[in-house]
Amino acid sequence: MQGNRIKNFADYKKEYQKSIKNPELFWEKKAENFFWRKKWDIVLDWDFVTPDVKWFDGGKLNITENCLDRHLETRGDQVAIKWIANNPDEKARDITYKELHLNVCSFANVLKRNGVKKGDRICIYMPMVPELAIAVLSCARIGAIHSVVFAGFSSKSLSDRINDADCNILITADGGFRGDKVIPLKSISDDAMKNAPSIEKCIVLKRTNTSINMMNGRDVWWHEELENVDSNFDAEIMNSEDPLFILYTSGSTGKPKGIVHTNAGYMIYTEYSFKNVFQYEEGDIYWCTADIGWITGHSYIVYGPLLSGATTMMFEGIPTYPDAGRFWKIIEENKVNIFYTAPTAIRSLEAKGLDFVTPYDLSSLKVLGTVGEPINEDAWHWYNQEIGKGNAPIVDTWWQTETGGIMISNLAGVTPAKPTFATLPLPGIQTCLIDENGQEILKNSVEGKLCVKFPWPSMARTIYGDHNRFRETYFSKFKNKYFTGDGCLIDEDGMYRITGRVDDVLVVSGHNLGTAEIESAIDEHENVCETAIVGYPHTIKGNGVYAFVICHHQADDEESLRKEINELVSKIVGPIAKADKIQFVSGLPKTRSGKIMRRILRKIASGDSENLGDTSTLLDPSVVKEIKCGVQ
Ligand code: 7RM
Repeated sequence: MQGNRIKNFADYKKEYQKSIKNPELFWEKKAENFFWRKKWDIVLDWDFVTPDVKWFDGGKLNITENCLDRHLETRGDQVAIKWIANNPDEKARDITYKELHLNVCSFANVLKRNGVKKGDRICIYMPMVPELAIAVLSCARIGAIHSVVFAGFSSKSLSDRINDADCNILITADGGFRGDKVIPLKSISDDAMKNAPSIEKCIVLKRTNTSINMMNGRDVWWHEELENVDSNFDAEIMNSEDPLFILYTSGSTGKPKGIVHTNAGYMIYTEYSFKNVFQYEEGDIYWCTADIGWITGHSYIVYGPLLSGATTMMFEGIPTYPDAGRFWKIIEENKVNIFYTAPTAIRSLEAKGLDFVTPYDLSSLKVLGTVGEPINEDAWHWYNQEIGKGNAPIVDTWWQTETGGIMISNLAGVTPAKPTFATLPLPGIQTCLIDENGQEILKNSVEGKLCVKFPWPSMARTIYGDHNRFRETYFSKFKNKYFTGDGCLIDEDGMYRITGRVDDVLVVSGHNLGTAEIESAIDEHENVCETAIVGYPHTIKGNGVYAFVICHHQADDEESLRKEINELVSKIVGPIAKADKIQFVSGLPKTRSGKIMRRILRKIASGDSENLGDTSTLLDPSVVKEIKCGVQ
């Protein structure tokens, strides 16, 4: 529909060159395939110092007219959202484009009835049910700014986020199903609202039938409100650069950052990247297992697929319920063609053994994807062989909440893949590596800090309410460049391999040590599976190096293994980087998207394990208990 996909490596190279030579012309061509109420005055206006970036300024549009209305004639009866319940016995729900359009218009009227106006901030704290997508799109339709908070966060995280954005409406549910648990979302919301006075109305979806309190005048039921509205809603006409949403991302320290994305650029880039990376073809069934509470869900469950007229699946549950075969069962039953998940899910399902995989027919799979963290070689091969049967190219997609869309990735089956490499930047994405002296590195086979030197349409525009922090965090480290915070290696063929966060730096005896560098040195040991390094206060060195190490099999002699590990570190990084303490653990504290929560490890390592802060997003809290007990 919107222009042609890139179909081979030569195409990619041509398209990339075009995008660099004249980025404005390149993106303008893409923009022409969307529905605009008024065309833009100027394609791009930018300054990376302030920083200030505007794409398609002066243009007027509504992103939901592009996600929904323009598909009604051509694919009104096609399934837009295919929803799978947590409980395998509960019926799946298919929602066509026509139905989704009607639901979104109706709920936009509910929002209006409850006082919502263009520009208001609306907090959404919901389980993975279709109404979550409907709530998101209804905000976009009325021109309100959605701020989705992942339904695994605590009441304190929720109230902090509501207060930061000064939201006047909270949309939640009585509860949410997750595996064999019921999460009491309304009662958590009640606690949050005690400390969030800006909330005037709370709209509650009935999902679990959990008994809850409804506060008169403030709380209303979603289904009752719907009875009072009709299903016509003229989309609010937005400027290209009006904010579309805020999404909080926790930095390594300090309070969460409310990353702000705007309408037009985000729309154009999520559609473009979705189609090209996954090589989406008309009729494909596409499934991304992320939660809509993360950027992956925003861009590649909701907006990218719907803009492309795809059928996007939404799964309420978890990979291991009722057993570790759930993903593969869902793929078989729904004949999924494109499957996108996180390396952490792949590793944990690999560990459960093939008995959970072999019963299922996975032959519908054409494309596999990963996102969220580096994928290790072993997991890559398992995914490739056992899930894709060697027939489904894997796209390793590197990007961030701040980038809005996929930045570095192979294009499925079209550009070369290389295990553990995100490979090459997408057209329009001008990445570069920076050395210790802040200079751009102009040759291959080197490692450096990953930056972007030219704007792309879906980049974040600011941190809500704190533009200074936006500038400081991303645009002040290197002049005229967006700094990603990640380290990266470019090999002899120009392929990119993300090595990890570089802001996790330790100063030991006055030397800067990158934790990623030490970790990968330790990982070279044949008995080491995964490592996390943190610093802890050390009277002589300022910081000591504390290593948490997962082994493949228990060491017969832990002391000699510690010695071997430190010999490796000395050899690869240097004696200064040797770990002062090495603790063997069976797991690391991770978020559901697979990111190591170093904050927690730092606390434990420095002997402050009573006060770990918010641990509500931890995938497996028992890991923390074990680590606390074994502290060195
Ligand atoms: C989409 C998302 C961003 C951080 C990023 C990296 C890490 C993400 C990959 C990856 C290696 C990948 N947004 N990361 N994808 N590292 N290979 N394919 O995850 O804002 O939550 O996180 O995640 O460190 O900076 S995020």
